[in-house]
Amino acid sequence: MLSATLYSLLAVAAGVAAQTATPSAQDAPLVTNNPIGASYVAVLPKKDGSSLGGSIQVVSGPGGKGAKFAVSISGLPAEGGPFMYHIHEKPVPENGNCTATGAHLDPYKRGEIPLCNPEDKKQCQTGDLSGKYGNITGSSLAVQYEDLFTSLTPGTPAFFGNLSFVVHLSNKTRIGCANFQFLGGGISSVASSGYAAPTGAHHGGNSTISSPTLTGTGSPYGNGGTPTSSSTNNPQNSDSAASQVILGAGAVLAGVMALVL
Ligand SMILES: [Cu+2]
Repeated sequence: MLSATLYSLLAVAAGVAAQTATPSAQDAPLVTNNPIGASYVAVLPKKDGSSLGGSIQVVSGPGGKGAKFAVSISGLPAEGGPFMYHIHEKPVPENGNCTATGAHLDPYKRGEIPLCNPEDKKQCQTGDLSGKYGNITGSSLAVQYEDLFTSLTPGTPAFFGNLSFVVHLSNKTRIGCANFQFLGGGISSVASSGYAAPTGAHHGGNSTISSPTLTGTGSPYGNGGTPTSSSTNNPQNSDSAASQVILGAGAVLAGVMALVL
């Protein structure tokens, strides 16, 4: 009796010891309960002297399994690639300093080494999007994919809706960063009066999108799976720049609508 009790105590102790002896390299669990319709977007701010622009839009995956990403990045420099982009563990502060975003979102502590193997994504850092889905080899990228390991439920380890993404040169220099913003989701609501919903079958209907931050003229486009990027090679006066910002916001919303609908 006594020995059996001791044995079980030892077994428990051994189990605890085994867990703490290997604190790293925990596989990322599948995320299966993301709130239906939850959507987020992060838009790279335009900076003087840089043509870099783009956004990452995210909505809950089918049935809440994982998340659907629509990544659109353009205006990358002619040299310094292939470029990487990741979800980072901290938001961008108000001064826009990308360094302040810290390291990659890595709630399961697998670290950067060995490099992410895209054939085995659960062993990659959760935030290592380009590791899992490919670096950017040209001057732009427009791609969609479903990631099964990112969470849209606040408070969970793999949640990133209050975090940021960062674009890097191949030498890891940070050339752009943006915070994710909550667009809406989970709760059916009439489209807010802040922007016009795309005309069509869903006009005035039960869109799950509301936009607390991206107000404006709404999208002139019928749909927008890939947001148009504004041309940045030509000098712009402030009026055209402003209108392009508005158009960009509309395109982002249209893209999100396309993802959700
Ligand atoms: Cu990064």
